[in-house]
Amino acid sequence: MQQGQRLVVVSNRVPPASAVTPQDGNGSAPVGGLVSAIKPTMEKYGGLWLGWSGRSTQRRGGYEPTVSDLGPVQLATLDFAEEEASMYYIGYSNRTLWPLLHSFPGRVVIRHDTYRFYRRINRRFAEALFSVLKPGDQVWVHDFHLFHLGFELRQLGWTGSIGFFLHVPFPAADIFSILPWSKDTLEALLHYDLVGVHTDRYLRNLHDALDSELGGSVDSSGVYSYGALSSKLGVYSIGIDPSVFQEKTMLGSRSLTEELSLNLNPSHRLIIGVDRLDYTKGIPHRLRAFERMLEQHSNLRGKVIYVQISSPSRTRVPEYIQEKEQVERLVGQINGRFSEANWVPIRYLYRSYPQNVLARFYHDADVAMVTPLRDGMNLVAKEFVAAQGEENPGVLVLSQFSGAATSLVDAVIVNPYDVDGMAEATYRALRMPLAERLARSKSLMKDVFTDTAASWSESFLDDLKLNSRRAPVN
Ligand code: GDG
Repeated sequence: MQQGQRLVVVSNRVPPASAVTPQDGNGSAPVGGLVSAIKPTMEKYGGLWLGWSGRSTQRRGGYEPTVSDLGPVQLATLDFAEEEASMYYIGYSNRTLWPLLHSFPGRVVIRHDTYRFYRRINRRFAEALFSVLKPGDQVWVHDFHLFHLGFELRQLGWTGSIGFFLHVPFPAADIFSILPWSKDTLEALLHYDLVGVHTDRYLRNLHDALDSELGGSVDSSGVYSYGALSSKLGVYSIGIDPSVFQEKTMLGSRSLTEELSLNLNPSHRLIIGVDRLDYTKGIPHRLRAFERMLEQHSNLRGKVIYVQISSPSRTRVPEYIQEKEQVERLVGQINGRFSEANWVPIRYLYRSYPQNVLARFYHDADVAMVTPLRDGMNLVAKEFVAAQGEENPGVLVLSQFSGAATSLVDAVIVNPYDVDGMAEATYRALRMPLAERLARSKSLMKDVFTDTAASWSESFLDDLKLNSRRAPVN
């Protein structure tokens, strides 16, 4: 960032004011990777953060955002009418784009009315943003809810820099082309000066989609041109602030065994899973793998406990209601099948915890199963690694379909669709000798300290500065 330049971040949601001030960082922010990643950026640079308040009102809101001044950070929020929230957020964002971008074509709901609302809300965001922008501001837009915001902002006359980062995967071109508005969406992206994704593969997929749908060209510095539009496309691997998850920060928080009132002896093993309750996270496959492991290795019965923390997410979206029911049914079946008087194999917690408590839970677990069917990056994997001590580190079992697997190569990498394979890999993880655990943990820790939240935002914002004003002035 240049001296005196203000950072203006836009994302679908902003956390409540109480969760943004650094001294209250463990407050009740909406749980999810985007907020986890942007919060440290805002704390570092200060600036303005605009997003939906999460409230829906009876009537359509005005275009003026409500701004609260929190010292270095200003929070600007918009309210939406009930119908707008339902069509733009539940409808197009969560039932069309989310499954499409995660390569679940069978779940994609195509409706023209929800797309119209999505476009309208992107326009509303642009108008609200335009009303608070000052010359020289650096605008950074986050995620798929706002693909068209850059285009709309250009329509309003903004010629300053605008960057866009996609937190979820960009799928293979043939999947993306299922979207009837795929061409419009790709064109909209080219109004940003810089478009960032997490991995080389997502970048290749984006290039393929642009090639097949628009047919522009890319130069040696990664700038894609199509007619009068051009945009730099790049890879920026997101990370965490590892110091937040290190041992010293856990002092004082209750251990996992205390929290669950478990009476364990040294031969007991704990497996942990922490996810938003989302069908992309592969929780049912993971539960089946755990069940298979208990079937195959009866020596584990009575000795291993799998703790699944599922934070409530998108609770009004029908697919999420079904997923919750499926997970709860499976937990009940497996516990019903294997429990003994003094041992329940799965502890299922449908709730969220403050970050320092989660850090302690990661630290206390012997194995983390981070096994999404598809995930842009997955920060839980990195948080687990950072929380391991130097003496007796736990083992990360990680899906090959997470962006995190491209850098965390020393995790135990699994295919989450292969339940038998995942069961065996988890068994191996539980029995892994200390020397191997130490070697893997050391290498993983290095990765987590290399790609951090700070390095991610710094490299993105530096590139944005270098690539500004490519988009034409409308
Ligand atoms: C999206 C992309 C990408 C979870 N439970 C609690 C809690 N969490 C926090 C974790 C972590 C975050 O939520 C989840 O981040 P992930 O990256 O694992 O997943 P998504 O929410 O799907 O994030 C993802 C990310 O954006 C960033 O670009 O990696 O691929 O899907 O930080 O700690 N936090 C608290 N209590 C909980 O109970 N406080």
